[in-house]
Amino acid sequence: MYWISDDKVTWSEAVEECRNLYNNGHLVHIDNEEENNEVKAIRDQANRGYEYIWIGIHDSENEGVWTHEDGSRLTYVNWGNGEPTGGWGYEEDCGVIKDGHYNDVTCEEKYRFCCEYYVVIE
Ligand SMILES: [Ca+2]
Ligand SMILES: [Ca+2]
Repeated sequence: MYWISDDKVTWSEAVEECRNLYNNGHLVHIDNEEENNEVKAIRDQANRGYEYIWIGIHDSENEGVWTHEDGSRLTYVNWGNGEPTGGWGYEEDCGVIKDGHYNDVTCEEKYRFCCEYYVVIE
């Protein structure tokens, strides 16, 4: 399941909030094209088509090596044209998504964010 916040926070705050919100919740991991489309759809549904939304990828530990926020490997990426740009004299180490395409931006910027969580059916 996915959930998009109303409040705008930094990337680290988004990581933290997703962990606190739901059991096993985390800033969204987009693992394939299908999931990319789902996240795009719920973002569009929320009428936030022109806004960036934080997703769970970063390269703050090793410039140019993108991982999920928990350090796990990416299995899928969909960078926008010319992205990622960060790494030449300035820091753009955190990932956002818009229109299904990623951009790397400064982690201290504030955006809404998408959490992914799991529902246990008993
Ligand atoms: Ca970077
Ligand atoms: Ca960028």
